[in-house]
Amino acid sequence: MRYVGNVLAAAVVFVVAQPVLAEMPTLPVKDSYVVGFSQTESNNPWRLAETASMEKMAADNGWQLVFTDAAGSAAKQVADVQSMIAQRLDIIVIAPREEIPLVPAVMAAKAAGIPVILVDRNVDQSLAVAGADYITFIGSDFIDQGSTAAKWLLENFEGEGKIIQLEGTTGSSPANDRAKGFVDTIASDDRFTVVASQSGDFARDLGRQVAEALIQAHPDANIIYAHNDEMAIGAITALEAAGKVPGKDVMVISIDGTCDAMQAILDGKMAITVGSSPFMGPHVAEVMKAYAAGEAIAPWTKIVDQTFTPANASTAPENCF
Ligand code: GYE
Repeated sequence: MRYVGNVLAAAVVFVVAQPVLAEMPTLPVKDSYVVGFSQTESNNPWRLAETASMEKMAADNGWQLVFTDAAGSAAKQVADVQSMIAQRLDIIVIAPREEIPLVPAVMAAKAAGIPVILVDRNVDQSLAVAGADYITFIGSDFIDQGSTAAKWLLENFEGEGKIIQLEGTTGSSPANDRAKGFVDTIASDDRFTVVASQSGDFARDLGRQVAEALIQAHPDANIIYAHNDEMAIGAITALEAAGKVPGKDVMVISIDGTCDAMQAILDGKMAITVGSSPFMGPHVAEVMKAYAAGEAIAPWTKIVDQTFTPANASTAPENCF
């Protein structure tokens, strides 16, 4: 093997001042649009409900939807958007998997004169700005979701809480913000400590595996806070496999509002799920029509969510997914 030697010449990166921001691309008023929808993955009920909502929105309006699935890869998602740009679609709707890697895709669409709407997750606002680089971010307040889950604990958990946190996809806006909202809120009550925190990538089986390892390492943990229901359901399976009773030995709290989570609440295995709506379609159509008509669009089209506990879970099945 050849010895490569010392790397003496460290790369020096100069940050060059950006030119004055170009205008945002416009959207003409048309009867029919070709709308791109770049999805991150299709491995959980939340994503499937979001895709179905986008398909229904396009069908309801008589528009064409060009769908791509990045299969859990930010690099593939960037390539998917590049291909939509090459096809000169009217508008591109992106659910950006991670906050930083998808910024170049947003900026490339803007440079090509194609308007972009971000749904469900946002990009890093220091690198691409809603209202200047893309029309708007349509989605929930993830900091608020994390703090709602934490406030519920503060009010309903008795004694000392040792918390295992199952984080969502590393580098995604909901994982960052659901952690922040939660951790900042429990910091006001010294009964609570996060004893372990690890990503389960928002996926059920990875959530189960990570929970299994963390339960073993921290047998005295009595709360699991999962950033989504899929990982929470995985954690319930892990708890049961470890001979613990979810809802009794360990309180499980989560975010999303899936049908499986509703059932887990009704079964007493989960205490609360803070809703996070995947139904983006109607909001996208509304923003598109308003933008094409020249109306001012708020940089954040905020979705207001519902919280589900044993008190109202039974009424939820119509809203769940
Ligand atoms: O909570 C999760 C999904 O980005 C808000 O992503 C969304 C999250 C949702 O995979 O289940």
